[in-house]
Amino acid sequence: MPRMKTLLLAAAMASIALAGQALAHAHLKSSAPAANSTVKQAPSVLDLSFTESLNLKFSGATVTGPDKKTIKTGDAALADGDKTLTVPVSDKLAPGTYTVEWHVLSTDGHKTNGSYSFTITP
Ligand SMILES: [Cu+2]
Repeated sequence: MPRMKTLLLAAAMASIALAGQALAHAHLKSSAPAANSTVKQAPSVLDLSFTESLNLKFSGATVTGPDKKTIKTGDAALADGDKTLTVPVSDKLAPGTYTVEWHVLSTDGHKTNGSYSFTITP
């Protein structure tokens, strides 16, 4: 039944195409400081590099410090073909573990979010 085979093939190709679209959402590729890293110097800016271009208006990050206090951050900006979200840190970060919770809207209109931590040593 060649017609049935063609239909099955078309269905398989359609599902692969859909899976490809799902993979096109903005995922966090790398960051500075890196996720789960330990750094000696307190960063003055956080860089979050994504797999897709972002819409700045609907993208951002909040930083929580060792005492669960929200860290003051400046206005986020985009760099690197709008794929990197840069978040200035206003205060000098004390030693401890910090958690970065991010949410982004990629230019394809999909929202993603996540979080990671890094530690500053004394
Ligand atoms: Cu998407």
